[in-house]
Amino acid sequence: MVRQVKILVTGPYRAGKSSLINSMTKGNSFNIDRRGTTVCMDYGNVDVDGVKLHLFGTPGQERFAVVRQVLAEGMRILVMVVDSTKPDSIVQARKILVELSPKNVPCIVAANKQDRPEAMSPAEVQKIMNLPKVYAVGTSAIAKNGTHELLSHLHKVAQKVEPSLPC
Ligand SMILES: Nc1nc2c(ncn2[C@@H]2O[C@H](COP(=O)(O)OP(=O)(O)OP(=O)(O)O)[C@@H](O)[C@H]2O)c(=O)[nH]1
Ligand SMILES: [Mg+2]
Repeated sequence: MVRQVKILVTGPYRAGKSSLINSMTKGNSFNIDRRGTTVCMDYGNVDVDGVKLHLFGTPGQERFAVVRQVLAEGMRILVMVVDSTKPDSIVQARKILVELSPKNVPCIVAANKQDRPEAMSPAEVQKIMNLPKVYAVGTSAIAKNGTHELLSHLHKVAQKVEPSLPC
């Protein structure tokens, strides 16, 4: 039977969560949005070597904290997407981590917008977030860079976590 794993893709407002899910699923994701900002969720899935990764994207605005809590239910891996060009995005990311307090859930940081010249490196983002043991990968959802590395890391971690029920 195919191994199924629920992944929460969360992070601050306009960090690039929806764009990243879109890129990871090669355009096969949907987004419930209003005027370009997610107001409910994103969803897409991708098969990587026999593992089905179900990507649930959250809204980023602070006022949607409750929606994030609901979508986090049953997550097996958390991907924190940050806008690497904005230090404030990292501050907001920390707040969201506190809010979700993912106990026993592996986290991955996607330092997005690496195509921008002012972007901080994944190592800098990881340092500011004070998450030395967390895997951090640089991505550009627009240039479609880093998504392969992110997917292969997710595949690796997905084999170690408890599988989800079929979604
Ligand atoms: N340069 C650049 N722009 C990006 C990248 N990823 C996303 N964007 C842009 O950033 C803006 C926000 O992208 P979204 O994917 O909607 O971000 P989000 O985190 O889903 O936003 P919310 O759902 O509103 O929190 C859009 O204008 C995107 O085109 C990236 O890797 N590089
Ligand atoms: Mg979005």
